[in-house]
Amino acid sequence: MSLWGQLNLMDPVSPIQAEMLMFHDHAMILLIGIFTLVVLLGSKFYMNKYSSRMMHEAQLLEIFWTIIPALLLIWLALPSLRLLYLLDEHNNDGVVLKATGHQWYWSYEVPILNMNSFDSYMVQTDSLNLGDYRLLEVDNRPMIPYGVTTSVITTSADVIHAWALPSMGVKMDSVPGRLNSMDMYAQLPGVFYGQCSEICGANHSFMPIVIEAISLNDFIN
Ligand SMILES: [Cu+2]
Repeated sequence: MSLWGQLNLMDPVSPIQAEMLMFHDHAMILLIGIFTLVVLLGSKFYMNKYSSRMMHEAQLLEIFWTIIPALLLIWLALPSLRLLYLLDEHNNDGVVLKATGHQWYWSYEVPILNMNSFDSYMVQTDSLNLGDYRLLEVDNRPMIPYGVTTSVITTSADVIHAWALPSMGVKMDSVPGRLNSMDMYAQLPGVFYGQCSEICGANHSFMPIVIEAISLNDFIN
């Protein structure tokens, strides 16, 4: 499900999640660089016996050790802001998936298909089939088309939940009385797993999210 380099993040299936992984790697470059520098300098200071107590007013040095970290912070902030605004982008193709959080299951509506809302409960461990993921399978999976943008709108019928699908870069609070929305775009067909991501009560851990991405033709039929 994941590579060592991704530090247990799920494989991306949407462009936005691929961008997030790139940003993760980008931030890690800076983090590892700073960590290495601090460890090296720290051990060097610890091991030598030189004293710098006679060094005063080192203006040039102060200019550099202020400007260089400032530039590094900008180098970190700009891609982060870009990603933040990309996440807020909406370009909906008309497919909407409405996810309503309940204690403790999700119910879904797909307005474009004109079907009734349905509930999506976790499959209990003793009812799992061979190869199923424990605590992650549900009895009714909502389907979305791949290659098309789907808007997820989410709300809650009781307490705050959060609808999250890591491989598509989606995590959105489900708040009673509010509709929050986020776009997701599956580049590939497949089955994708997520979990409620807001501590919502005793069975918080047992209301997983499963999405099946299928072709647009199959979706319409
Ligand atoms: Cu929940």
